Order: sequence, then structure tokens, then C-alpha cells
Amino acid sequence: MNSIAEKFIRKETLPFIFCPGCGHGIVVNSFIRAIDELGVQKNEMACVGGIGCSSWAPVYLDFDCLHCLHGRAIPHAEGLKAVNPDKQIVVFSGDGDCLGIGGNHLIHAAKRNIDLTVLMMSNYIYGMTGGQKAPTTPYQATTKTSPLGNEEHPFDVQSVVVGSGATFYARCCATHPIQMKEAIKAGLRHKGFSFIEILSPCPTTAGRNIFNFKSPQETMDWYRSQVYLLGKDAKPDPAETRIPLGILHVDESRDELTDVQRQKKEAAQK
Ligand SMILES: Cc1ncc(C[n+]2csc(CCOP(=O)(O)OP(=O)(O)O)c2C)c(N)n1
Ligand SMILES: [Mg+2]
Repeated sequence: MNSIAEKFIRKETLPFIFCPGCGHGIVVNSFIRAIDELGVQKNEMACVGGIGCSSWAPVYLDFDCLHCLHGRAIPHAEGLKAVNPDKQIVVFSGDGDCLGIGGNHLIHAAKRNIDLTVLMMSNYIYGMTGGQKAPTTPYQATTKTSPLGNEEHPFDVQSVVVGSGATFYARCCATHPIQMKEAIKAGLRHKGFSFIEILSPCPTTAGRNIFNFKSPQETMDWYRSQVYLLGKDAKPDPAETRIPLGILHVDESRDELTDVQRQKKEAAQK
């Protein structure tokens, strides 16, 4: 085990439940490198997960951890932040957990601009439960619950989150772990609701149901062909058909919820 993993991974929880070739383990790797570079101390952060393969991520991290109900990671995290406003609270969630059952909590947390960092791992599917259609499943994709092809178009996640009021949005992919680490660092530094959408290949349920890929390597190669890196401050090229990766939205102008609450409380006590 390398020295960063020694510092931040709970050895007694290993091995990961993630399948070979799953992007979720790469997210944990980028995350621990990000917090190591930021010098985060163990008493300064708490991690929250809902239910799903992706929501297991905080269980492996040596921080205070809340592993709660499916779709309820964000409201639990909001509660933690409300009573510990000086703590950094990080949510690890899946596309089903965050945008499906938890969708209403997501849009309201974004609207409140509460200081959370949400890492949403999007694998286009409900991975843990065997491959049902998710809010991110591509149009016409076959899954266990759309055997004739998905009749719905997926959410445009950036529009949902930014339109709801999130003040930081970045898109990353497991194929680019160093850029992911940098986006996580920026999201953690940002004061307000930070949302990081991470394209995370699922060779098992998405690989077999949606893509018919034969191996994790084939899945990873396909993802690499679908994305491109945006340079710093560059805007996505409208003529580009691939998916841009980078920090796509930052708004420093809006107040953060727990700051405003603290100011109001102090004013009321005068
Ligand atoms: C209230 C409730 N409804 C449904 C489930 C079943 N369930 C567990 S995980 C999951 C989907 C997880 O998908 P996602 O959040 O995308 O995570 P992934 O496994 O793909 O990483 C579902 C539907 C549950 N545990 N609780
Ligand atoms: Mg999923």
C-alpha cells in the first residue's frame, strides 16, 4: 500500500467491493491524493454516502462517516454541516442515488448553496442492483428495465445542478485521474455547493447491458474516446461531439447558507 493510502484508507474494510475495471476505485484514489495535497486533517472532514456501489466510497476512508439511506446522503450531509459549520462535508453518491431517488434533495441543496462537496459517480446505470435504467442512461440504451431501449433522454446534469443554484460544477472522468484530483481540490476549496460529476465506467452492469463490451479495458477505451479535456478558462467547443471535462461553472458571488445563518444568529443575540 502506498503512503497516501496508508494515511487515509481503513485497512480493515478492504478489499473494495468494486469490480475490476470499475471507475469508483479510481475516484477514491484521486480523492485521497487531493486531500493529501490540501493537507486535510482527520478531524476537519466527514464523509457521507447513500446506497449503491459508489456510495460505499466513504466506508473505505478513515474519516467520520455516515452511510445512510438510498437517496438521503445529501440531507444527512446538510444536517451534519448545519451543526458542524466549520467541518468539510463530502458526499459520495451515484447517479441513481443522487439524481433518481435523491433528486429533490439535490436541487434544494444546490438552491441553498450550502457548503458541501458532492462527488457523483455516473455510470449510466443502477450498478449495485444489477443494471436498471438510471436518470443518466442514454436514449435508446438497453438495460434490465428498458429491454427494448430507453424511451427517455438522460438528464443534462450540468443544467440541472447549475440551474438549481450550485455555485461550482466540474465534470471529470475516471480515464483522467490527475485532472479529477485537481477538480476535487478546487471543489473542496470552493465555499458553497460544489458538484463534481464523474463519469465512472461500470464494466459489469453497464458494460454488459448497455454497451456489450467484452472487457473492462474495452469499456475504459470507449470512455477515453468520448471525452476531451478543456484547458483552463476554455469554453466547450459547440462543434465538438465529445464530452468536455473540466471546471465548467464557478460563481463566487452568492452567500453560503451556514455563513448567512451564523451572521443572523450573531445579529439576533446582540
Ligand atoms: C429506498 C430504496 N429504494 C431502492 C433501493 C435499492 N437500491 C440500492 S442501490 C440502488 C441503485 C444504485 O445506483 P447508483 O446510485 O447509480 O449507484 P451505483 O451502484 O451505480 O454506483 C437501488 C435502486 C434501496 N436500497 N432503498
Ligand atoms: Mg450508477
